[in-house]
Amino acid sequence: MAVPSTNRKLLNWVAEVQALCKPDSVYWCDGTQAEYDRLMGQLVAAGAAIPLNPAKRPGSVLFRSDPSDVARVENRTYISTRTRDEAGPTNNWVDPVELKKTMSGLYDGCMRGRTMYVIPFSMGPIGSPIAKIGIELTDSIYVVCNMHIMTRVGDRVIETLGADGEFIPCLHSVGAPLKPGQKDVPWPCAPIEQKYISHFPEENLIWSYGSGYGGNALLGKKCLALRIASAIARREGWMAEHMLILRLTNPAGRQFHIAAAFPSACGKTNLAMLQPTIPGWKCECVGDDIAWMKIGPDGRLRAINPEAGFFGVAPGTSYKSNPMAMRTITKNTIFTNCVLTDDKDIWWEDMDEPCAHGIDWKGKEWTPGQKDAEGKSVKGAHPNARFTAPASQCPVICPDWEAPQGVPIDIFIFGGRRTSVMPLVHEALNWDHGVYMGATAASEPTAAALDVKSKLRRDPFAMLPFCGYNMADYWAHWFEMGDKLGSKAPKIFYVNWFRKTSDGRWLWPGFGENSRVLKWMCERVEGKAGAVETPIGMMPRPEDLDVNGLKVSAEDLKELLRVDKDAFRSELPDVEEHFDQFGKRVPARMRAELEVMRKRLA
Ligand code: O2Y
Ligand code: MN
Repeated sequence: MAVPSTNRKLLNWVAEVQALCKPDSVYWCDGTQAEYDRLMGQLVAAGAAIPLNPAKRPGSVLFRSDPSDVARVENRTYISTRTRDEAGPTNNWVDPVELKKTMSGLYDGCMRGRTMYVIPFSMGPIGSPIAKIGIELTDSIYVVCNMHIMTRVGDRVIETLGADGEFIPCLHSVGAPLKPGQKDVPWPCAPIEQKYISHFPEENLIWSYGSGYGGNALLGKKCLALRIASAIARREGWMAEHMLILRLTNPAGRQFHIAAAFPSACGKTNLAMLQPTIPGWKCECVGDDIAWMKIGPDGRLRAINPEAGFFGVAPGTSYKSNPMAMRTITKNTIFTNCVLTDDKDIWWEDMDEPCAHGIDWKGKEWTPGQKDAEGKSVKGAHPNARFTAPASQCPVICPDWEAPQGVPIDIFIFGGRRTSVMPLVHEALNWDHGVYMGATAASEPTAAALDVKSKLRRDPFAMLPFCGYNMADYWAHWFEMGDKLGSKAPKIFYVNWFRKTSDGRWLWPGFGENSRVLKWMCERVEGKAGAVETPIGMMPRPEDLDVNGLKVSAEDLKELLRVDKDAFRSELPDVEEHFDQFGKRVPARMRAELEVMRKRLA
């Protein structure tokens, strides 16, 4: 157990929460391996964690969550600012006084029968000028162990905080107090109507109640590093973005750093760990989900990955789709809601590995192809099953992934999942056009949500669920950052890996072949690659892309690079409607971009 801090504000807050939540004891985490092993041992002894076969997956465990607690709960996530307008129309809002009253009622006595863990953590390398310190108070050991992997936890954080350093208070409870003698369940949590994931950006405060899962409970990630950090970044003049960061090195040894924003389920982790198919190019991963970026002394934008691990979606991850992720999770990994195989390893759908039989994520006997009473096939792993693995285990982790000053960003990429209309790649004509591209980024609804009325889902900058203030003000912040960066601003591109033919065939092979598109971007930065101006931006001609060895026909490539002016024009009313929901707060520069786009498409 770590020596408690001398930070008066921290000690007072811990005492205040202790008095409210009434845990049986309080434990200060020191972040050591011994602490992790001891706490994980307790979960194994209690039957909450299942140790995996040490010969196959050393140091790894499997958890099964409660079936009601399997993902982020966006409809229970709140941005609680003094006025509704500050949060904006795309966030759930409750008045902070009212929300705190409701939640204080829930917190009262909620940790009875449990220990309250004090987790001092740093988002970003400890001592980096871009890093921030958070303190999470939680009654979940699962959360403590995940935070050990996902952030930098322990004594060094307390030392860095010192007697009067600033920290972001993050309060979390699973919302399941224990009566004297009551036996705990493997995954304690509260019913959905009692779950609250609340953010108070005006006082840099996070209160989470009722869920033990992922983004709801590991408060350093979406809550701190995106929702609260985006609000801080706006006030302080930097950027907190839902972006992977990668380094691409060309055969001449020149490095390019790319930050890319894609909505969930667009293969962000795969791109972050890309294996280029073009000879001589190397890709290294700095981060797979979040980028914090500040303008450095040289005027360039410098990015750090605030996290220390990957909390990746397991289903679909395979040696074909992401061999580097597969190698990252061979040891010291926490798996949640995967299949347990008969030889005590894990499995999930589209893993491309054999599995004859196992125990599914609900703890039931399971065989592949199994059908339910209605004849529907039963999945073994939950579609949002996860792995939590240290970033340091990634075979292509960038040697500078923990550089305190960050890496200089050359390129921003936005994208979404579109089977039609949006070409493979286009480049913004200037910064303001790039901000328009980010603000209008869209995906088609997934098959499950597809109906006659369903339209595009706009997910501006992939930040829709993660922006801690009014999205229109966030756009204004992007314009301001562009003004500050001037000629040193990264170039902006938009990609779509997901085009299909009318009969449903993929036009682009994706995965490592995406390196061809990234190569074109890097050569645009160098001023070497050709392009043509189109109404939607600069685009490569087929001859501008490196297609050596690529198995895509000339017709398909032409189609991938075609601009369907009519289709783009027909989407403008939807863009206008998207902007209109923010009313007068939409920056005039954004409206102006829409107008020039209208003219270019006329
Ligand atoms: O389902 C959750 O609790 C986590 S969601 C998530 C996790 C890692 C990276 N990105 C995401 C996301 O939804 O963007
Ligand atoms: Mn994400």
